[in-house]
Amino acid sequence: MTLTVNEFEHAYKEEVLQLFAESWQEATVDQQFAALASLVKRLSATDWSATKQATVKHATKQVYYFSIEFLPGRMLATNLLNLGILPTVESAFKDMHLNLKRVLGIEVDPGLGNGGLGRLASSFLDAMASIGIDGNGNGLRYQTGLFKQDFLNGYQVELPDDWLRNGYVWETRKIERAVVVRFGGQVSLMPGANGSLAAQYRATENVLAVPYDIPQIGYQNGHVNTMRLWQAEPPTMGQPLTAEQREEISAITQSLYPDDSTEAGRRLRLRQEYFLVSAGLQSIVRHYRRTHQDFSQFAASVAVHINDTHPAMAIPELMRLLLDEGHLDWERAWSITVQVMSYTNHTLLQEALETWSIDLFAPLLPRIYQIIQEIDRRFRDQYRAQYGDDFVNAIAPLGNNTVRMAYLAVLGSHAVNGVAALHTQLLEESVLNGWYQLVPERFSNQTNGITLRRWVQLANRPLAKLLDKTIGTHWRQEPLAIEAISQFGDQPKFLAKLNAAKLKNKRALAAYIKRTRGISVDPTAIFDVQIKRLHAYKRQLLHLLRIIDQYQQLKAGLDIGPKHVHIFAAKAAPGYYYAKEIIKVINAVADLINHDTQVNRQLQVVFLPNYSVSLAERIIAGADVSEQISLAGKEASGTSNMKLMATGALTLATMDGANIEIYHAVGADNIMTFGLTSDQVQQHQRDYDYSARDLFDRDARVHRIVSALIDGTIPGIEVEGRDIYQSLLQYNDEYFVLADLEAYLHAGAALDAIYQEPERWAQMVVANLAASGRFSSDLTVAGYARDIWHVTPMTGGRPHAI
Ligand code: NBG
Repeated sequence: MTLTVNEFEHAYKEEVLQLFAESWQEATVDQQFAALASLVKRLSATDWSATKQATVKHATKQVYYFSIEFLPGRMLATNLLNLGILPTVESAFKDMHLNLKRVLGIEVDPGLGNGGLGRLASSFLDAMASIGIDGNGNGLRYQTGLFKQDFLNGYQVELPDDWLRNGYVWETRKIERAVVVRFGGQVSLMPGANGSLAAQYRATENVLAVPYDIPQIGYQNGHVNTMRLWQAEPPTMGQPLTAEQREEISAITQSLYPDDSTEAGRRLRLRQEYFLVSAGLQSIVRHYRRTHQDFSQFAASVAVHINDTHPAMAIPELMRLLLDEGHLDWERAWSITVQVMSYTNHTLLQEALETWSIDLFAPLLPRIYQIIQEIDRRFRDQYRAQYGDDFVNAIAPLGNNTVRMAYLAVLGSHAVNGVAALHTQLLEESVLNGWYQLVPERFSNQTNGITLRRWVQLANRPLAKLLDKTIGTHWRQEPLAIEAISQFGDQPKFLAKLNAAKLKNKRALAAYIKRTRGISVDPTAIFDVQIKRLHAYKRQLLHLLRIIDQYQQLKAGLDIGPKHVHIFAAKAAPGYYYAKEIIKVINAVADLINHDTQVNRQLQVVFLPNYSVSLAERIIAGADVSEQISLAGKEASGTSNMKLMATGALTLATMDGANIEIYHAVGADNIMTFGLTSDQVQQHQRDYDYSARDLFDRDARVHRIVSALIDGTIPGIEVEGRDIYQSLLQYNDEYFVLADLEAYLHAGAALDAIYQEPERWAQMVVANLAASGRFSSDLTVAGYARDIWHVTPMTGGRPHAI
């Protein structure tokens, strides 16, 4: 979009006036934000409407990305960038003596997700728009997000994340597109009806699903897609409801991941999941029906992606719509459903593979349950003769009185994928092995990606500018073009500039740490960063043990190499007691070290609360070391690993998830890896030959480090220190922390030694930057488009040649 600085200024001032009846000079920062965002929405409206009309006119295939989580982060800067007016707005704000950075910084992060899964979903929406696919998000409009994290005496406290309090500027309520989602009640099969198995369903509860649409602006290509979020509301017609019934309805979109430790909590989650898929699919079918008489073109017109198992009920729900409302027979309906659906698995962890008890499921969703039973029965009939009862029972969707959502998702989809090469391989060999034997052609790998525009162009301006000056701006359009930077790996002048750009980012991060935590850190120290959800398998504990080791070395008068600042950010699930204990211990160690004048000039520890997309934007640009130290085989992919390597940090990693692909992309010399491989871990698990206690008894250093958890070295952690100590020694260290400790200490020290040679360090960074283009989610999504959704990215006017 072309817009002069003057035109923009005029439009902006007018917007402030219209919205607030204030002159632009009087507007508060909040008003400046609201006016600018509203103007951006206005500027994108024509393209948004045109994109929607074009999809109807050309009947292009629509992709719908169903996800229980999204993490869009702040949208204003991204939208300005994608519209192509960021430089214009920057100049105008300068002209008007207004502070754009401050304005951008007050936007709230939508509380619609909790981790990598949600961020990936949002990065895919950005990519779909940017490569010109008609790809829409389908999610829930939670009133409150996961929680706001703070620390009290080192403990995590969870405050409500009331992100919608002041409204959300990007959304538009679309009451005219509302649908009704039904729960409870009874089903009667319609007899005869040409074997269609259609049913009449009388529900006991009707819930109004009201969509809120948010534009997803493509990168400088005029393509604007829609993220549609559903809100549950009492219906406007029918019997009056009691206050309690109304509350039950609003609860459906009240909060993300309600506590599922109680029956009531589990029931609520199930209601959420069905609400998400039913509202989404009803609206898809209605949209399709506007231009089609029958369902013969449905599979050619629609792709529905099931992001993890939460939306797996999309399969029986589409069957219901095709059977009961479309009056198709079963075979036809099933064939369409399988062609439409595809499923991504995001974890091998047992606790995250959803199952629903039939006692809960059947009364709440009687028709869906009936359809799942029929899917199950037909599956058994089809394979029993060939494979025998045991095999079929083992992999059927209904097992042990539960519905197994991952199995349902594989059975009802034409494509199933994991999110990194190792993860897909492990899926095929273990969790979904039965299915892999049965339908190997459905499986593929699609390694995750990231929105490089957000992490490099927006969150790392000093680096972006340096890249522009060195290789031109082509990399901004074409992610792989960044490879050109590798030619500069031997130019000392450039390497010095690269280090200077990093230092600038570290200064900004240090200032943020000072402002928010009151801790002064030295920007010339090595900034060693671990940012991700807190989970035992991600092994923040391993990192902590290294810090304890460094502390002990310093106390003993030894040298630990360069000055070190360890930076953590991580939320622990509210019910995950062990993860919260780790947080407490990290904070206690931080307290001890930061206040000990004997060590704190060499070593500091900072735990930044409330990890979020916007906090990640601050931390990542300022990182030197990227800690990716999960137990091999446990991290499906990881995406912070990609963000950090793409913005100039070096990776200290186990061979897990996408770390392996980073390793191959940058070459063994430009990454520091250590520890057990996934095969070795499995071998130990099979042979039962790992003894953490032996290691502890045998190795004096390990003994010394681990003992610090219980010997009073760290004040204030009597309970937590003991629990963690016991998890290692009494419960034999389920995540092989001690098994990898020695190797980790060595690898960390080796990386520290390189840090003492700034030029060599910068050379390694260059190799990482040069290889980062392949982790663009534009490319990942192009892979999904080609292999799974069978849609063609638009080429005309599109920035990326894919
Ligand atoms: C997470 C994995 C990460 C992966 C993201 C995105 C879930 C269930 N899984 O390794 O743990 O990067 O998904 O694929 O959140």
